[in-house]
Amino acid sequence: MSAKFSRVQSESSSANLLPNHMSRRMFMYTAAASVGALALESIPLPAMAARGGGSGGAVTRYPLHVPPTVSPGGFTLTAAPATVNLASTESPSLSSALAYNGFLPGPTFRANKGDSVYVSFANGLADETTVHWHGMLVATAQDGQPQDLVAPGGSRLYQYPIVQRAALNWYHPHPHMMTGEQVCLGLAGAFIVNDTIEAALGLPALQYEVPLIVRDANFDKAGNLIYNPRTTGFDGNTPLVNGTRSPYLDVERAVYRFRVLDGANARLFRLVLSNGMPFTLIGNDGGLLAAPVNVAEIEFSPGERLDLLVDFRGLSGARVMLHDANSGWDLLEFRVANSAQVTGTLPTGALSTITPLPTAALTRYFSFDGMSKINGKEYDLNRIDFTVPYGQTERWVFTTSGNGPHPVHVHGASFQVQSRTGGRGRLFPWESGWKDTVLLQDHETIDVLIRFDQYRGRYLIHCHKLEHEDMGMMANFEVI
Ligand SMILES: [Cu+2]
Repeated sequence: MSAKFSRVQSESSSANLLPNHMSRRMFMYTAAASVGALALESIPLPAMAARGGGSGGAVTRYPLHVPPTVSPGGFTLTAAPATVNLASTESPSLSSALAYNGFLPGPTFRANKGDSVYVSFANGLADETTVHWHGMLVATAQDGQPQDLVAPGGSRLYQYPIVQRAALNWYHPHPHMMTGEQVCLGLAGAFIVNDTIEAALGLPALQYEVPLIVRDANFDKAGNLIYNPRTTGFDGNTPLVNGTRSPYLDVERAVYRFRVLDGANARLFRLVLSNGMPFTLIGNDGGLLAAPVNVAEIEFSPGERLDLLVDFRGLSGARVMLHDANSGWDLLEFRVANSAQVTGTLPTGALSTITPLPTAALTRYFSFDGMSKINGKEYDLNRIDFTVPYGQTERWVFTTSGNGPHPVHVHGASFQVQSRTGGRGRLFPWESGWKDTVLLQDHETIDVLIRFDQYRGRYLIHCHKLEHEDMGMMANFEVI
């Protein structure tokens, strides 16, 4: 089995500078067959010489890319093959990629609660795609689900009102069995929603608010991004932050707000600062927490977001590394100026009101089985697995028979995490408030409260390890 799978992998990696139906279909078929045939073990990685970000002074660093910020209220978004520069103008590192409007990551949408999204989308890819607005509360027809494919050369309008609180959300493709490939080759972007409650806090803004999309990547010998998936999840040997290799960011002596997304296909990151300073955590997937909390280390999984303040005011001239304690990678170097301190403070009081959901009317159980099933079933585009009454609070319980981590993501509503038993056995500060993705590890049971009170219609629950999702660890349900 592993020989067969390896062969498919190498075919895939030599063939897929651009999407390739054959390599993908072969991967899917073989992966599914493997899952059925064997105890579900991780297939060991080949030895990787490169350590990506490196850890010494010899690494050449490039200025962090920050994608352009655009309004979604009348914007044309195009997904197409592009050549992107993952380093600097002076010292380019060019890669073929799939990009939104030529950018990797795509443009950052920013809008206020109450605004309308009116995005005209054009598919310049060789494959079908969709645009899913991860974390945004939208009607089924606007959710970019696998049923609503945009054909190659085709286009459509995504149109919806922004009805939710301030948060960092994001957009990415969601076509069944092709999400992993399209995201890995570059298709993802941030979507920041602001509101008046957040604005009243006077949090760092403009150049002091920086989105950070953190992911891993693999390259061929020519330096082009490749997608060489494994059943255990795509495993890249090089970190990218905002599509930048070995980035640095010049910062003033100020408080900065970092809007962080784990945009990897499968990798968990454990963020720490090299000087031991804590992050001030103020928000997550669903926006601001009730109150800030200082944390020295944060582990998060694909699809999860973090809203972090970092105080550089007392660090004149210092260099501070954002480090991933899981891989040992240096993700981003902050170079603090010697200039005068900028006014600004860390918030200490209440940030927002999180109203607890009421007692659940019923409990549903979801077992994330193998690498491709929920409750023993693989995803079927045409099957609705259960219905949920509109406006009813429910208790959803996530368990797994193994092969974690499984980042569990739900469309159509945010949830409130109640408990984690087994495994890590506790909840973490970044799991309070509102979430739409929660990390389920082996031996864990996670309990959440959820209520669909925005739209009726068909939505999805799935593993956000994109290879698990593509293999079928996903289910349709309908809010009625
Ligand atoms: Cu999974």
